Amino acid sequence: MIGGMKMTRKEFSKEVKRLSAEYERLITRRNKRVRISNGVYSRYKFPVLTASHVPVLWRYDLNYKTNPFLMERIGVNAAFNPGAIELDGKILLVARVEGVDRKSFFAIAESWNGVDNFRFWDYPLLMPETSDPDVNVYDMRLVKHEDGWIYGLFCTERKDPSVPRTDTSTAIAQCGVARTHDLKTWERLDDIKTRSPQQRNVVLHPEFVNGKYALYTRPQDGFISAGSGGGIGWGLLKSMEHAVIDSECIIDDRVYHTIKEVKNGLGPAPLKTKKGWLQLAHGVRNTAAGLRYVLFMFLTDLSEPHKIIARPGGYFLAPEGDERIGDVSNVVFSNGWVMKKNGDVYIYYASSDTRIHVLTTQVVRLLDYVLNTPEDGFRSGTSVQQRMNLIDRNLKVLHKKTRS
Ligand code: M1P
Repeated sequence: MIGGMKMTRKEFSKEVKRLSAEYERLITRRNKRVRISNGVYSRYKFPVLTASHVPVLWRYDLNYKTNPFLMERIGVNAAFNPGAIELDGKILLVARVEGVDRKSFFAIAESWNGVDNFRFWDYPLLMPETSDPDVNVYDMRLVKHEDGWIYGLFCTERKDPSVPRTDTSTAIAQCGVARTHDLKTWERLDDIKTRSPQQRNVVLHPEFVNGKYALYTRPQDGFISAGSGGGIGWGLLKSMEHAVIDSECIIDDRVYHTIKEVKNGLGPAPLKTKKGWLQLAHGVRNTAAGLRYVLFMFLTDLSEPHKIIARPGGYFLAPEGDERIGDVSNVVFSNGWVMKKNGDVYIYYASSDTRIHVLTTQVVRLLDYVLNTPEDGFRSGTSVQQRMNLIDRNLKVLHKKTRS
């Protein structure tokens, strides 16, 4: 029970030591692969980053004189939706850290093995602003582009200046751009200009396409609702310094009675494989309990990355167990993954806008998944037919086995 009495200096130092030890225990805890896998990927027992992984120094005032009750002065609400990159042999996550004041900011955490022991750098990332300061920044996609820069594309949100003063929630989301070589020094560039009133989930393709930069976009009419927009878009542009997309085409639309009925958006930048560009995205549908976010995959053509050449039906990942609960429940969202030289893939995803998890898999498995999983047939009848075909094939296999 918390009493009204101040701690003595001695008690205060003891309590600081306890806090720091607890923190060290958490961030050095070994993660465990969950034994049951669906053959596509493995989940892990513990999240890799949570609000509690944010350093004690960032949250508590550790001075006895100014904080005699050792209060968590500026708490952290969540750590989610990270961009990811492999740099100098380590995996780096640019997490969206959200303070108790609801402002998100970026903070980099690194780990040698990508599944545990993530440790935040000394300070969060102070993103340079444009002449129109961001109110909120989040969901960075990190891309090592063939032009030599590492780009961070993120959502920048500002209050809509066209609404009456009394409307305190209508916002405009656009794509902010910054670039770096080391994730330490960042150069902020102009926000991307498109014809759409709102943009979120904008992703830079890692290579030039016909000598131009290529972006996956997600045009939409309203801050939350897609309106007449929505779908994953595609546009080419000459420069990232003053990025303007004159025309966007939709390469992956929303579809009635699917996992992406309400909206969809690309996740991280695609991974280049021999068979095509592996793409990870989120799909959203509405339910009586609110929006449900799941992840899905598809494959696009190597030389024309906007052309979809394989699209497995249904979701790739949906929230499970504790993942279903959080600030925005029933959500999984991913904007970061890493493919190692040996083909191992680490997929970082957040659950319910609260915490970050990892999935591990291999590129061969992901290719098998996208190339050999049947497409959505858009009707119950076609779904039943798919299952009956599978059962027939399985019965033949089993029958052969019992005969031999
Ligand atoms: O709350 C779920 C997600 O909602 C938004 O994604 P989208 O624009 O696709 O609806 C984003 O704010 C994202 O950060 C958040 O996780």
